[in-house]
Amino acid sequence: MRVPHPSLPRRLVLKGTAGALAAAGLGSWTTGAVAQAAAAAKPLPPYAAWKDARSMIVHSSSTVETRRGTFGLGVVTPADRLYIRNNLPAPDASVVADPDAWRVEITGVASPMTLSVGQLKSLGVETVAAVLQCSGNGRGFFPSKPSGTPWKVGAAGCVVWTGVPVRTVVAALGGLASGARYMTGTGGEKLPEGVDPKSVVVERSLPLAALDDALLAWEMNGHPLSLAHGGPLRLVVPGYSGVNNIKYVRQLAFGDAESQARIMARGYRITPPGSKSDPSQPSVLAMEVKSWIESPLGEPGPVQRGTTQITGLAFGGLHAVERVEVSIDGGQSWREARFIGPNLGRYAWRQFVLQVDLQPGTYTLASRATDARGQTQPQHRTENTGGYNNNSWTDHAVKVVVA
Ligand SMILES: Nc1nc2c(c(=O)[nH]1)N[C@H]1C(S)=C(S)[C@@H](COP(=O)(O)O)O[C@H]1N2
Ligand SMILES: [Mo]
Repeated sequence: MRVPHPSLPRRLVLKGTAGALAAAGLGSWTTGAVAQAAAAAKPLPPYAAWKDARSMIVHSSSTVETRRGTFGLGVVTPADRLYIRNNLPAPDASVVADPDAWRVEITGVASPMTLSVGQLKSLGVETVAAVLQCSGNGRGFFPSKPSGTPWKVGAAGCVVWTGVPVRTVVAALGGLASGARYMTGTGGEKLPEGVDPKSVVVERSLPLAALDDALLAWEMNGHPLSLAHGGPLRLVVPGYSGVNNIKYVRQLAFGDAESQARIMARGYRITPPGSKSDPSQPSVLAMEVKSWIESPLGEPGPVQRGTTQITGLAFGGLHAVERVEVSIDGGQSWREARFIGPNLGRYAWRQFVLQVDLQPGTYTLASRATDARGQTQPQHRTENTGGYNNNSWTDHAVKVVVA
C-alpha cells in the first residue's frame, strides 16, 4: 500500500484508505459477515465468467446485477461490470466466432432483404452512449414483492454502442413499406421444442418514433459485442428500457401491428395491483428520469465525520438529465448537486457530487433528478404487479450512520 502523504490529517488518510479499498472492490471483504455472504454467493455463469465477480451479484445464471457502489465515477460502465438479463439461454458461443457472418432479415421495407453484419458495416456507422436499464430495475424496493428478479439499482449501466443507424438501413432498402407503424425486433435464440414459439420468443414492438436514434450495433465500449450482451448484433433503442434492446437480433420487421408474442402482448405491461396483464395496459417502453446515490452507502462501517463527497448517477431516459438535487434529511430539504465528468449526450447518464459536512448522527441521503422537459423524479413508485419502472427517490434513498 502507498504511504500516505505526511501532511494529510489522520482522518483523511483513514478515509482515503477505506475509499481506495472500496474502489478496488475490496472494502466489503473486511467483515466476517460479508465474507460469509460472498462465500455463499453463486458463481458467475460460464458465458459471463469474465465479469468482475466482486462487483456482481449473481441472482441466477441469466440474471446478474451490478453491486451498488461499484459503478465508479467514469461515465462508461466497463463491460465486466455491466448487468446481464437473459429470458432464454443465449445462442451457442460459435455465433460470435465469425460475427460478420450473422444475418438479420429486414421486412416491411420496399426491398425486403437478409443482410449479414459484414454488409451492414458497409452501409454506415454511428456511435451513441446510452443507459441500458432493465424495466424491472428497482423491483427489489417494491414491498409487494412482485415476481421476477428483485433488482435494486444494478440492472443498469451506461455503455457506448457502435453500429449502423436503422434509418440508414431502411433508406438503403428503399424506405418503409406503406402502413408501417411499428418496428419489431426478434431475438435469435434457439427456441425450446414442443412449445408455441410466440409464448417464449423475445420479440418487441416499438412505435416508429423509436427508429430515429436506433442502431443495429456490433460493438460495445469499443469491443466486438460479446455473446452475453447480444453479440454479434443487437438492436439498440436509446432511451427505451432493456427488454426493447433485442440481443442476437435475427429479424427487424416494420408493420402495422404490434407483435402477438407473449412478451409483448402480456409481458412488460403496467398492470395495476389486483388485475391481470392485458394488451390494453401501457407497455414498458421509454425510460423515465432517475438517479441514485453511489457513495457513501454507510457499509460496511459508519461514514467518517467531516467533509464528505456525496456522489451518484443520474439519467433522463428519452430526455437529457438537467439537474440533480441531494438531500441529507430524507427529502425535507434539498441542495443542488454538481455534475462532474464529460457529458456524453442526452441518452447517457451523468455523475453528480454534493460536498457536505457531516457531524455524527444518522442521515437519510436521497437524490432527485429532473430532465430537460422539467419532469422530476417522483417521491413514490407507481404500484404495478410486474414491479416495473421504479424511479421513486424515497425507494432509492440510503440511511447512513456517521461516527
Ligand atoms: N434476444 C434477447 N434480447 C434481450 C433479452 C433476451 O432475453 N433475449 N433480454 C432483454 C432484457 S429483459 C434486458 S433487461 C436486456 C439486458 O441486456 P444485457 O444482458 O446486455 O444487460 O436485454 C434485453 N434483450
Ligand atoms: Mo429486463
